Amino acid sequence: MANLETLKKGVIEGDVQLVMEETRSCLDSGMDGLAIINEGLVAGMNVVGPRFKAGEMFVPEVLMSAKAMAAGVELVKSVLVDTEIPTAGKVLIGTVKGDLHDIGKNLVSIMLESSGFEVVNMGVDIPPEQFAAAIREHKPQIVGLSALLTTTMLAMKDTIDYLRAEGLRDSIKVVIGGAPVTADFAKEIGADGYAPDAGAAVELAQGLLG
Ligand code: B12
Repeated sequence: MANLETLKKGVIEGDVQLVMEETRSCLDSGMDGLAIINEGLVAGMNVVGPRFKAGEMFVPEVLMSAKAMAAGVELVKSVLVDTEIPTAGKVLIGTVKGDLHDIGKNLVSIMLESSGFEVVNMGVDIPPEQFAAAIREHKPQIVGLSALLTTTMLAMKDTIDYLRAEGLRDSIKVVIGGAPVTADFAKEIGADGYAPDAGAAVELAQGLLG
């Protein structure tokens, strides 16, 4: 018997196999695809986020949960060919030039995706010119910059300055994050916001577009 609670549990436990089986049986029983995503898969991730924030779950477990959720979403998407999945907004995110850390940025991407945002994840070591080109191509509402090194924090300022010089700054909201970053630093370099973790990043993005 297909069950959204089992699906949710599978995501919380990071059980890819269980999530795939349960998603399939939910689909086979004729359940609505968006309900499977929102009330099963995303509902599970909504438990994982706060547990991670509270220190009750750790990065490898969160990544397994995210992987399980993504596997389920892929299955649902494959049958939702004609249904528009509503999007909360488009976010372009990348780790700035010189910085190779991406675990936190990827968690932010996953949490945004599971909250209905369309996310273009550019990867690591992204120079300002590449951010500018991607903004022109993808036309996001929000651009997220990540940095984990005190040295590469400065590349966040360079990126914002470059976007301003290119006339792109006013068409987007810039949010920043990463362990050494603070709200004061965000203000100092002219960003629109800062979030200390992935859950807060979702709230920030929702607030900026709301
Ligand atoms: C894993 C790691 C690495 C891995 C990275 C692997 C990968 N794929 O990311 C590797 C081994 C490659 C690495 C390399 C280096 N690292 Co390193 N690394 C770490 C470590 C241990 C964990 C980082 C992490 O993933 N944390 C877990 C995630 C979930 O947390 P997070 O990144 O902070 O992200 C959260 C928030 O910050 C926020 N967030 C993050 N990004 C964004 C973006 C936006 C838009 C928003 C809103 C929010 C947001 O949300 C996230 C989720 O909750 C940290 C130590 C630490 N405790 O931070 C050192 C650390 C960051 N590294 C450090 C250093 C020095 C280096 C190296 C220079 C080491 C060397 N000598 O080679 C190189 C630099 C390479 C480079 N050019 O980038 C130092 C930085 C010191 C400093 N103040 O500058 C640290 C602090 C370790 C230390 N105590 O010395 N590192």
